[in-house]
Amino acid sequence: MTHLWRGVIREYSDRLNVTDATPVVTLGEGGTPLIAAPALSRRTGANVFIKYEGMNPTGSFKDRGMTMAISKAVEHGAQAVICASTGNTSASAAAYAVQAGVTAAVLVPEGKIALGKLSQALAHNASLLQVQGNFDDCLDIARELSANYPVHLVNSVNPDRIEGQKTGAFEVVEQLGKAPDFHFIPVGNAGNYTAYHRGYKEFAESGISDRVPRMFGFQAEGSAPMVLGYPVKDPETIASAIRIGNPASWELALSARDDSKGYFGAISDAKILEAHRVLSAEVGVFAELASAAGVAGLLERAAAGEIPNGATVVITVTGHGLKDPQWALRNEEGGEAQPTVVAVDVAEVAAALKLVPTQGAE
Ligand code: AN7
Repeated sequence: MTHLWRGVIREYSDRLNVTDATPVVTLGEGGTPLIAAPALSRRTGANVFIKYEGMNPTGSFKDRGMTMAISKAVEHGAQAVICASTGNTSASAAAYAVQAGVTAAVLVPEGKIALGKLSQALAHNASLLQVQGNFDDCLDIARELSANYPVHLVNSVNPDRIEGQKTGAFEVVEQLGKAPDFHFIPVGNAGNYTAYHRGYKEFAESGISDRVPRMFGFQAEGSAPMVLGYPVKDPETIASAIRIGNPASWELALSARDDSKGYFGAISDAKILEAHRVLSAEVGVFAELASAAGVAGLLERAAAGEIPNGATVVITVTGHGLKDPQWALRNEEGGEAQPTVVAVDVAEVAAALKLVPTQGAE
């Protein structure tokens, strides 16, 4: 072992707005695997890798930004933080607040966040309120509270969040030994899209890599303001993490797209489910639904002939499948997958597995 991972602030302190006076609040985030995806390479003709952000301490990429946001909040003397969330931000904020010894309040859309994420926020003792509205309503309230009450906002409108998240791009370049030609990523508030572009840009400007990848971001069809060009009042999608109608980082993301010759696309819920199955059953990566949007985007763009043969492609898979495991229990027809029940009997188990005895066995 030549190097023990110390979390993204300590690993990249020279590229983040921290000093010796910054209290580093970390759960050891970052250092996530970059996984070759031969099944996706075969399907697309590109050379495809997955940046598996489900491997972060709370199971999503949010931890990269949260270590920065909570550390800076504590540096500024905050004793309470607040966020609006479709789930993952709340889980991450709650966990890092515990580590920092500050309180966390989280606002989530009623009935619209995955059970795993709700469980995390509650387990970490957050004051969680279900708001009778959508994510965009929650963010409006969180912003107003932070302006008028002693609570520090840790949504991605807080610039420390995007700064922390740009470390995902640094790691990709170090793991690949170069910047990819394309980077595919799901888009909700467009914070992560913006952050990866910034990370790639900084490494290119420092001469560490020779290019900024084309940034391809994907929203769910029923929640696709970046594609439509205007906010969506009542966003809908089964991918609850990206059920967002008015992205907080809209303008920054448009600049990132223009700078990188990028693209925003919309993916139907059916295609998101299909990509989720491909990821699980062909790549071996278990993701939450929203995280499959980038994979669905690659399959769609490749089918449209937009991805040159042999291009290097990285897809950020943003959150772990265990956040929201119910989707794996649905079979291709939409029914419930029911594992077969067997008796404690070798012959019956063998028959159920369609095994035939090896030569010489009795
Ligand atoms: C798994 O937790 O907005 O475009 O409040 O949880 O940077 O917003 C989550 C977003 C993609 C979109 N994948 O990222 C929240 C929240 C997963 C996510 C996104 C989210 P952004």
